[in-house]
Amino acid sequence: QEQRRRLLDVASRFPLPSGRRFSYGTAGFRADGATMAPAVCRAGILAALRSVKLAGAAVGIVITASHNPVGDNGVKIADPDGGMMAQHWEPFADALANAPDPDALLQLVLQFVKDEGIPWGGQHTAQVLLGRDTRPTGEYLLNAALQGINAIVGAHAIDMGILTTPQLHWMVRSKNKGIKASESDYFTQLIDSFRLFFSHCPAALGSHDGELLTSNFIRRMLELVPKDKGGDELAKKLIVDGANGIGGVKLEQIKAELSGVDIIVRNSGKEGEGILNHMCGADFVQKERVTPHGFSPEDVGVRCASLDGDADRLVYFHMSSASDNKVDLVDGDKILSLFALFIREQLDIINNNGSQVNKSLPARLGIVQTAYANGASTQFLKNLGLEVVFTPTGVKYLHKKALEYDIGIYFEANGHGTVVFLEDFLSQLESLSNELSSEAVNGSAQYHAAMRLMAASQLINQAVGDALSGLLLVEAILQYKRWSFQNWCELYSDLPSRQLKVKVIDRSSIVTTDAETKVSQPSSLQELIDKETANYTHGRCFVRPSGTEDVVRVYAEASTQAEADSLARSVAHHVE
Ligand code: 16G
Ligand code: ZN
Repeated sequence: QEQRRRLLDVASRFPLPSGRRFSYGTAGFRADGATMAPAVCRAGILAALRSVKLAGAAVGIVITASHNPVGDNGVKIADPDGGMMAQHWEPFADALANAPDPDALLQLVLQFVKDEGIPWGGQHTAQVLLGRDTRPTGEYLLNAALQGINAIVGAHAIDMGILTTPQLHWMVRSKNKGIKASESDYFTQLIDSFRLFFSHCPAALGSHDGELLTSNFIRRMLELVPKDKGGDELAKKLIVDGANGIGGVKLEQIKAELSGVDIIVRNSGKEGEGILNHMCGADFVQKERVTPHGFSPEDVGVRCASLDGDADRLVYFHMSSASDNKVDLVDGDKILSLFALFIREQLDIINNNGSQVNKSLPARLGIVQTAYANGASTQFLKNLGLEVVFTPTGVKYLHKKALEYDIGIYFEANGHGTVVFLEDFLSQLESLSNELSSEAVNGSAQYHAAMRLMAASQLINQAVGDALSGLLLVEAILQYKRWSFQNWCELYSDLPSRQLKVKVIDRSSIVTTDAETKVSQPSSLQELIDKETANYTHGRCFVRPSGTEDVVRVYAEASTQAEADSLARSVAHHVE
């Protein structure tokens, strides 16, 4: 009775305006922030139910609209493993968000509880961790979420404060693994693993082969680099565009402790520096290919990175000349390629050591991309002999696929991605490192490669793509390889591409298959696309309904920009 009363109560406090519809979409509910309270409150109910269903394991709620304008906001739910909420609950999320009145909402919950076998009315508990980004509607929506959670008897909400999206995912995962899960634990893990990585790099080892170096030592060592060695000085400097969001704020907090890299944060989210995601951030830089607001000709030649508003996307760029604002872009595909190359190298060092000991570490390494991955990146990865597989757009699909490997590396071109390590594989890696460290081969190439891989697995966020941890792994690898931005950029040249949006009456009339690379309905459309594509060298083209906007997207690639543009345009005509 108490339970019913609470649900009816909360639903009447957050009525759904008539005619209003929410859709959980690719990554949660998103809309104008001021109108989101009913959906967020119901997401609170849902998250609490999810925790009840999973025997009280912690579930997460993030209030953010990522790279979207500051007036928007959104909500998404993280499962106990720190990943996205199980997809088979999404239809219920939609139904709940759209329940027209309190009675309808109560009936929906009762039915769902029955269907899903959720313990009800007994002594159950639930735990929900909440995080939000810096948007002005964040606090208001946090309150709506809290009321939703508290409408479930036995549910306990913990407000973790203003966080990046990946921090909250990390906290949920850690909490359920029984690891310390506060923000300072997150920072400590980043800082320590970054330091550990460096201590196993040739530069740090130098003549002190095998010695575990303290950060002080590394700092001292870097200071010994002669000042006139411009290249080395430059190599340490990194300018980060924080999109005026939460990522820049967090980076400011830890940058002093990241010895080995000199980070300057622009668009840091400080009062007066600019508006969230406006003319800045990873989405802006990746789509427009121009420098974000706040950069000047003085930055030409310096390595730069850009985060999105909730810091789950990362791209790198370089201003090539002072006379225009165009950038050389390193997108998610090239970050993926760097990670793949590095991991592949470490595995090779470990396994083809030909050295003192005969210890190996068999590993299934898998690369996961989407149809948006530049064809040149896929070719590059395949040339390395790697297994490359494709999934539909959206982190939830890529992440799930990556978990099928000992080491799975996934990235979307837009900068969402991470590296996931299977627990079993990590235990093997750990015991190998222990063995190697205790034997006479301590200091061997094999030992340091195993330690670098260990450090990378602790540095990179295992729950979800994380711009901060991704950035630190990039920095670590570039320094390990003594690579400039240019070396990285030249791994391969992107094929020219073009993206277009087409407004149609009903985007759901287009159905895709084969990880969105082919249209299955309407059946004639794929034939038309094939016919157009055949007219171009290196031509590739696909269309898909957006999961976040009311449009159909067209992507085309060809050997010149003019051809990519023309292929995209002619296919767009067939879609209209
Ligand atoms: C969401 C997804 C992103 C995807 C994008 C595609 C997450 C966390 N975010 O932002 O991965 O690339 O949608 O948008 O999964 P679209 O369907 O409108 O092209
Ligand atoms: Zn984001």
